[in-house]
Amino acid sequence: KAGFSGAKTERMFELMDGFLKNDPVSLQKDILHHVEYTVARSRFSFDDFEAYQALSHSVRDRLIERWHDTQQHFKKKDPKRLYFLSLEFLMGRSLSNSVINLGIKDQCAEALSQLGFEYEVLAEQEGDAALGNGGLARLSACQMDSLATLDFPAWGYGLRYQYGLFRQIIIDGFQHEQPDYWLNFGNPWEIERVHVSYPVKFYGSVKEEVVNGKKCKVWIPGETVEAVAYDNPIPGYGTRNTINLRLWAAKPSEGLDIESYNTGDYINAIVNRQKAEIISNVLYPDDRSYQGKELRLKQQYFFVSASLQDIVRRFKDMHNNFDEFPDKVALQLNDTHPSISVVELMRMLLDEEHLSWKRSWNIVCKVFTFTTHTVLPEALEKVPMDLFETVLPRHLQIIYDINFAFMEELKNKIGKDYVRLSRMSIVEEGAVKNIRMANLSIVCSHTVNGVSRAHSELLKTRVFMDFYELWPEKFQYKTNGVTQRRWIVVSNPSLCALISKWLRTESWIHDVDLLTHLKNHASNPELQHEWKMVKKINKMRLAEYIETMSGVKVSLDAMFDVQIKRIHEYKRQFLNILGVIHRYDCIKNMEESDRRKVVPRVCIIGGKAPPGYEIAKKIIKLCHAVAEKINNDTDIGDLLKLVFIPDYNVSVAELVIPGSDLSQHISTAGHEASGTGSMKFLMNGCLLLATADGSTNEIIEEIGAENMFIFGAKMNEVPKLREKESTIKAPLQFRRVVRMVRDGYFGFKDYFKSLCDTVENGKDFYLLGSDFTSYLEAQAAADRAYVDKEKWCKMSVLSTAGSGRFSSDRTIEDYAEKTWGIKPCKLPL
Ligand code: CJB
Repeated sequence: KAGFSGAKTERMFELMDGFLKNDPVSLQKDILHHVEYTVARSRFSFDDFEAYQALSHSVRDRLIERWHDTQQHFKKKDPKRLYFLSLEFLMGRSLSNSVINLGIKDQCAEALSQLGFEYEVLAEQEGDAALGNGGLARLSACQMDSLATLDFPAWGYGLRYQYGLFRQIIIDGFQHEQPDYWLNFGNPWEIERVHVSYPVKFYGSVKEEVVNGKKCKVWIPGETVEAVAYDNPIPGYGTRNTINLRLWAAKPSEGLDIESYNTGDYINAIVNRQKAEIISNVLYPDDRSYQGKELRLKQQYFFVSASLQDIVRRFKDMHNNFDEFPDKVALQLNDTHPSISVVELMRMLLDEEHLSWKRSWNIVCKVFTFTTHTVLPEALEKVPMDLFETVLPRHLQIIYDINFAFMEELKNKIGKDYVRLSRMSIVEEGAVKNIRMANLSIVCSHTVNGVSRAHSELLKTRVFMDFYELWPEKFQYKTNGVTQRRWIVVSNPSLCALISKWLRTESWIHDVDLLTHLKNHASNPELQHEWKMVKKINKMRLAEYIETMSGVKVSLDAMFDVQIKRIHEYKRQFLNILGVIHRYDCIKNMEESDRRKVVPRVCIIGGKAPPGYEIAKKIIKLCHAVAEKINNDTDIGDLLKLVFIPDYNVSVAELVIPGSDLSQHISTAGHEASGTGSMKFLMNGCLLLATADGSTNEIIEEIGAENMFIFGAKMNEVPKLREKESTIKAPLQFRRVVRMVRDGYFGFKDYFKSLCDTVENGKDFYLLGSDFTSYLEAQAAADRAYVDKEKWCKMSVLSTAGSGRFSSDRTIEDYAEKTWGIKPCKLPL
């Protein structure tokens, strides 16, 4: 190993020869060792949770070995590295994913069973790491898995929040939020690096000084906080490569506040220092509106500053000429959240490395790439200028300079079109001046990516039209994908075994296009029989879970129809509930002979509403109120059930998705940038009922509209429909179901009034009324298809067979080649 030589090295090799072994007996020894010495319980008496802890530490040891070797290898080869900067990562559980990627699940299960424990039970002991809100954050996690599996020299950087996304509890049908103090029972998956820490500065003022005969800006901070690294190894599948997710925690800085200590106010001086930790305390639970909060800006700058100091230090270990920086470093901005990093890198090059403006700008423009995940204007972050000036005074000066140069360049190109100039400016003028973080990111990045083809069209023609006209070559798109390791292999082991059996190989786990060969067997009765069995097993698991969580018993013969995602008006869970009310109303008014033809349904809804989002919370309450009525109506029985799954998170998704027959992705066209939940359902052979929004357009190309249930206005029709909306009467069926809610048929009449107002009286912005008829038609088509079991099963097989394009492996390969310019750097076996 590097750094040692001679007798000392030999002795080390003698003491630790080779890698940890993965046979069940070696694993057992390691588990008992950790029970005794890490968990500090007697190996003769320990419970499931302690066994989980010991198993996790045994697995972690194996990850650390690979991690060391991978980092050593990257250092030796010195390839261009990708640094993925994201304020959110939804990692979920680590044990189940790690044992799959390391290829030691069966050995662990055997080792445990001889010790009297069950692997599945222990895996359930782990809580979720929920350091993110929704799609964007889970995408980061899937992409980390693909980066590791494809051997790319990459690191993730983020924040180690002490409180992850709130836990949702439901009391009387209302959402309540509880803190998720996820570190309470320790976290075996992270390694604290006390020696890897950097000071991060805030507030203060900027002075001008002369250094080596040159005028320089010097930032005198008003507060300094220490960022301490926590490393989370991310193992690849079928490779020894294990990359790093480095999360930063805020700690009080070592620097003494002499003033306070001298006044004798010792206690207060310490309490004030301790306040530094607040920065990494809590994740913001609303993923689309930030309202210029100081703490949010501090979080963003904190993780960006620490990450860039770390990245520059690593670069300087090997290089002394900053012009080589873009050949060695790619910096990916995951949405605008880390976009202050373009300014921070400028500041470091100018003020600390003393490079000229021109040289620094040249470097910055070659390293950053930006991916935007939204089309909603309110999700485009803005920071009030006076806040910026207070928290990051030097950065504001640099932003002015960047903007000045940009505006001059733009004037040369487009002339004095002041309306357009002001639209494109990084600084938004007005009563309150703001910094537009998206504009900043676009100006400073060499590539701007959308997350689906449809999203990219919207970016070019609407959201960032001005920029597209200026720099068409900057704009690309990479349709999102999800990792089949987590979403089939880990979460649906029975389907995984079935696929490997019929394809006669496990290679699809890293070459997912092979799934397409399932098409050849889609009508094979033997495969169909096995396929249905797998679905049944998964439905049984889900039914048990539903009963435990909500007390509702559901029939396995019913179609399980699922909508799980964040609650938002544009995602239209309200449309789904109104559809359920319509179904209920129809059944109630049916003749007995017609009732016998009804396809039984279990409608399942789950998701969290941002704590301050009133209407979203009312949608959750409505779901419960309707469920209460329907589920207790003995006249309805098993024909219809409605259940709300509380506290939706990654591990709940792992249970729900494999057990679903139908899933709904029903956003108003033009609002969902991509959508990734649909891809997970698709991989699990679940049929989609969807609008032609986001990535669904591309799913239709792969699966064929005949194998899905597509409905609703198209993207280009939505603006026109909106214009006409106030003059057109919604269909009778729609008015009837809204009236039922409004009139208090499900109780809480006053409470639901404002919710009903969002879809009536010409205010139906998300077009629930105008899409209602085609929504019901799509639902009826799903019912008809479900009756024909062979046909349904074939559609289900074809869904999985066509899901290959939606693997994050494809997305990441595309990014690596067309955006980041990085190549694999595989650790030799
Ligand atoms: N998205 O989850 C978030 N949070 C945001 O703040 C903005 C967007 C979602 O990102 C996903 C990953 O790209 C998309 O699939 C999804 O459409 C988008 O809403």
